[in-house]
Amino acid sequence: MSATRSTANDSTRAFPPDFLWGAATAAYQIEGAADVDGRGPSIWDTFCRQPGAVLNGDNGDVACDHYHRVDEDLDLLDQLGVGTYRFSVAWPRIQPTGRGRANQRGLDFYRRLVDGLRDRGIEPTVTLYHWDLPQPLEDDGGWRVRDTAERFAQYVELVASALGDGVGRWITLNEPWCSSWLGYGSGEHAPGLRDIGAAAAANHHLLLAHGLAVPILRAAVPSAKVGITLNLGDHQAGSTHPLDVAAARRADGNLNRLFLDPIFHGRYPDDMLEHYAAVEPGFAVVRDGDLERISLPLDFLGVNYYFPSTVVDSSRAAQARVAGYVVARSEQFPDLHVRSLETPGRDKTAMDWEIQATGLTSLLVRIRDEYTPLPIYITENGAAFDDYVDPNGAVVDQNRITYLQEHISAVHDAIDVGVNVRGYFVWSLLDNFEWSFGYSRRFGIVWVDFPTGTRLPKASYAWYRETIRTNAVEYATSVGSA
Ligand code: IFM
Repeated sequence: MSATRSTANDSTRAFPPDFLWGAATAAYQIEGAADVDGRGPSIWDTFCRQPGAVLNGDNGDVACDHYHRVDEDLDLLDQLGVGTYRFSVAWPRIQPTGRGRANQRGLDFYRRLVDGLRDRGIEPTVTLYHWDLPQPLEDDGGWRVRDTAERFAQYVELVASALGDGVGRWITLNEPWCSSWLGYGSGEHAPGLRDIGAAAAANHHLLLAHGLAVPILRAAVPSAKVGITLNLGDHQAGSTHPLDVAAARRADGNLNRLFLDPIFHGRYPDDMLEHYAAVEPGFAVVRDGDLERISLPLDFLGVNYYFPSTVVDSSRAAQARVAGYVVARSEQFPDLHVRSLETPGRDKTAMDWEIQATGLTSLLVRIRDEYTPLPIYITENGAAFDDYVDPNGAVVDQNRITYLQEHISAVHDAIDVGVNVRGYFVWSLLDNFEWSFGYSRRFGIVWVDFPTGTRLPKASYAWYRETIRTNAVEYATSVGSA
C-alpha cells in the first residue's frame, strides 16, 4: 500500500495534503448577458442561429445568467469548499471585434469575479479561450488564418495586464481539438465548417496562439503558472487485427498526438503529417520557428477526460458486430476511416458516452511516460445524466456521484503509481449550455431551472463537498471498467 493510501479506514483513499479541488465552467455556457456592457458577437452566437445547428434552437443569450448572478454563484463555490474555480474569459467581452483597445466594462466583470473569489479564499484558474472567437475574426478567416493567433496574443496581453495581480494560474486554450476538428472539420461546433484542410490549419494556428501567449503571460505575470488544457482519450482497438490496431493509432494521432507531440516534443507526428499531406492548406501553414514557440516550457498540463474509445477500421465494421459490439452508424471524420464501437454492458451517460474510469488512469500514466513529468490538473471531468427534481424538491443524482467517485478514484490510482496529478476540477459547477446539445444535457452538480435561473445543489454537490472536506474518496477501482 502506498503512502497516500494511509487513510482513516480501509475503504477510503486520502489525497496528498496540497491536492487542489476545484469546479469548472466556461463563459459562453453560463454567462448569458450576450449583448450587455459592450460584448460583441462570437462564433457561437452566430452558429446558434443556423437552423439545425443546436438542439431545439437553443443559444447562450441568457444561459445561467451568471453575469447577473455572480455573487450567488460565488457563494455556491464558497459553500462547496473548493480551493480553486476555473472559469473562462469571453474574448468578445474584452475586444468586441477581436481587435483594438480593451472594453473596460468587460474587464470590470472579470475583476469582480476574481476579487470575489479571492475574498472567499478561492484561487482563480483562468482559461483565456473556451471557444468563443469574436465573429469579426471568423469573418476574416478565423483559426484558418495565422493572423488570428496574433490577435489572440494581443487579447491575452490585455487580460493578463488587467487581471494578473489576482490570477496565478492561466490556461491558454481549452480543448483546441474541439475548436479545430469539430469547428472546421466535422462541423459539429462553431463555425460549422466541414473542411479537413481548414481543420488541420486551425489545429496549427491554435497551437501557435498558445505558443505566442506563453511569453506574454510570463512577462505580464512573472509568478504565473501557465498551461494548456487538452481533451485527451485512451483509444483501444476493437480487435488485434492489424487494420484495427492501425485505426486506433490514427484516432490517437488525431485526438492526442497532434497536440501532445508539438507541445512536448516540438514536432508534429510523422504519420499524421503524412495522413494530412494531401489536404489544403493543412499543415503546410507551419512556418520556421513555430514549433519552437509551441513547445515553450509550461508549468502544468490540464487534462480533460470523459470517456474511453474503442475503434475499428471502417472496413471491419461487420466483424466488430459479429464480435458483439454496437458499431457507430457513421464516421466522424471520413478521411480517418475509423468507426467507434460501443462495448456491450458498459454504462453510458446522457451524452451516450461510455463510462470507464480506468481509461483515465492509463491516459495519465501514458502522459507521464511518453510526454512530461509536469504537474497535471484534471481540468474537467464529469457526466451528464437525465436529472430531475423529485417530489421532495431534491435532485438525487446517484449516477453522477458514482461516476465522480470512480474517476476521482482513478486519479488516485495514477497518483499511487507516481503520476504528478495535483488537482481535480469537476465539470461542471452548474447545469449549462452544452454546445450543440443546447440545454438538453445537464452536467452540473448544481441544478439550474433555466426559465427562472434558480439554483438547487444536487446530491452530488453535497457528496463533492464531503470529498473536498475529507480530502479522500471511497474506494472504487473496477466499477465502470467492464
Ligand atoms: O461542456 C463541455 C466543455 O465546454 C468542454 N469539455 C467537455 C464538456 C462536456 O461536453
